[in-house]
Amino acid sequence: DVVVVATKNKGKVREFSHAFGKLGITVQSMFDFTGLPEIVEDGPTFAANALIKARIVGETLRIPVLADDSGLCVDALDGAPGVYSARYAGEGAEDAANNAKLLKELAGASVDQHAITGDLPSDVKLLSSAQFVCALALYNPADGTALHAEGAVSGFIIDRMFGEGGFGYDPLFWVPALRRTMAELSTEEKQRISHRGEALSRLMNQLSS
Ligand code: ITT
Repeated sequence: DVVVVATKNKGKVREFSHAFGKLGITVQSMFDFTGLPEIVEDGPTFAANALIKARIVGETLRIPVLADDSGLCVDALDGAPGVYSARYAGEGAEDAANNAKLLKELAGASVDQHAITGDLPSDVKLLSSAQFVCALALYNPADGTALHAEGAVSGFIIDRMFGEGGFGYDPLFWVPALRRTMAELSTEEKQRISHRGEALSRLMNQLSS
């Protein structure tokens, strides 16, 4: 079995491949196809953007297609970067540039430091509470309908990066329950607690009912 995910994000491909691999399902991404139309993600919400991506690719390939639109919502920044997470430091920005921009925007910010217990050096500061959000859309070109599911995870943005795993803002996102950053988790651990893991299990529940 194969599922097509309308993404060019290698981190997302890794996580979906891990999740679907457990079910014996192979993931194909935009890297496996040529001649797909340009996608303009100009929706106001994660869900709208997920549908835009799934619909364009689903209509082109004429098969059901899954898409993920996700991002980081930082409380001290009134929810930014939100739907602009991928291009926070500019169109086509690298993860490193987006992370640097986030730390710059949060300069001087701080929250109650009580949550830090354990695994980080004692001088690491919590800058703001934050949530990762993931919206999934599974579009079916046969009837033009889509299934939607969302997931979120709460944590704190810290003042320096830890961990080599994950992608995007993971090295700056500290998960209180695990006392590690998202980038310090294995793919399996991240899937168990992440916005993407939650959205995917909610989508699976809809598919099975
Ligand atoms: P596609 O649209 O091709 O799927 P993208 O990277 O442009 O890839 P989005 O528009 O959904 O994807 O932007 C999501 C951004 O939010 C992503 O580039 C990361 O910076 C951030 N992000 C989303 N999920 C994340 C996660 O699990 N860990 C860290 N950062 C994440």
